[in-house]
Amino acid sequence: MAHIHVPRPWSRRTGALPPVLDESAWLRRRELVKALGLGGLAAAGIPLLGCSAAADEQGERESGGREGGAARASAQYGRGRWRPDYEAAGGDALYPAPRAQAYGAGLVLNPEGDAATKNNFYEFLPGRAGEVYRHVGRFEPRPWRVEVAGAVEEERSVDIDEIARIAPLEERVYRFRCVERWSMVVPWTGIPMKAFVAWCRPKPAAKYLRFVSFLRPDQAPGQKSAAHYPWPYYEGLRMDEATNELAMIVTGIFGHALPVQHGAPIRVIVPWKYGYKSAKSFVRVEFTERQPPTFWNDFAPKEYGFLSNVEPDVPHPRWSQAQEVDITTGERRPTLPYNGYGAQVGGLYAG
Ligand SMILES: Nc1nc2c(c(=O)[nH]1)N[C@H]1C(S)=C(S)[C@@H](COP(=O)(O)O)O[C@H]1N2
Ligand SMILES: [Mo]
Repeated sequence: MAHIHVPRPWSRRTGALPPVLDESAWLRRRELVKALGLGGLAAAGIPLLGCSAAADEQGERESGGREGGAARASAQYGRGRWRPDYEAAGGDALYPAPRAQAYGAGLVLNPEGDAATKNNFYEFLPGRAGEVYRHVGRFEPRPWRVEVAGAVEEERSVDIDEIARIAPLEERVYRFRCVERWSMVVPWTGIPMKAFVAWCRPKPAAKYLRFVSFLRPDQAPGQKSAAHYPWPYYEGLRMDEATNELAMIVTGIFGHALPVQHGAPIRVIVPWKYGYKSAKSFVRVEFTERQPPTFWNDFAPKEYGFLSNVEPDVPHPRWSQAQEVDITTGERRPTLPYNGYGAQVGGLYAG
């Protein structure tokens, strides 16, 4: 299937790099908060770096775009702020799902409010990771159907409730690593992608899966303001990757439905790859015989490949990948090969 080709003014003509994946502003702010010891003030609701309740409201109405409330918003976890107001895929009664103890041993969760206030979702906040949650107010995660298409025995359109019941929902604690280096540990709720793939009944010729996200410029401001991106977002996996035990189709986080900023109501999670491989809010899954094009590879082919496994020794052209940065503490730690999942996935890339 052809994807929309958009001229890219930053590439050949200007030689300029696309304005993507800049974490420096966020890191600087984090350092400042730490240096000034403002964490407690923020928790007490004292406006931080220009943020006030009014600014929050304003941001949610799309008129602001001001930064600064992450720490304070984070402190509101526990008061239900990140519980979405739509029915989770499969029904709220299925959440929280039982935790699969085989994953996450020894990992410490990042606070929910930190994960929910620093997101990468260019449909809502193009050009950088940040406070996506301020820009999601118009998005409607229900009703939601997913087209299953391409090299399958039968093409069909399926409701997310049906997908969430293909296999028992389970919760898995995974490490998550963005290519920009920020990292976190969170509990995802979903089903093994392997079960989903089997349910789709791919033809033997199918070698890849392609995920396509929504296209709703009226609900996602970035799809209007950043028209130079090749919307909708699209990503892909090899079939052997999609059927690896770690790959998940995810409908929840922290025991409830996904907040919009995390990819409501349904997304991909492949924890050994950089975050951009995990397409959010997908509406179409296509089985293909050839390797499908991907959003970031089309946008900046020299910077983002297809496999995109977490590899500490393979630097991004503009920065080292040797370390990762904790979203909560700003602590730098060594990047682990395959993001710590070499035992499960190393074999996929051995030959
Ligand atoms: N549709 C869509 N999916 C996406 C993105 C995006 O911009 N659009 N960003 C990706 C990137 S770069 C990362 S790091 C993760 C972030 O997931 P999180 O915000 O839930 O932590 O989502 C990925 N999936
Ligand atoms: Mo990312």
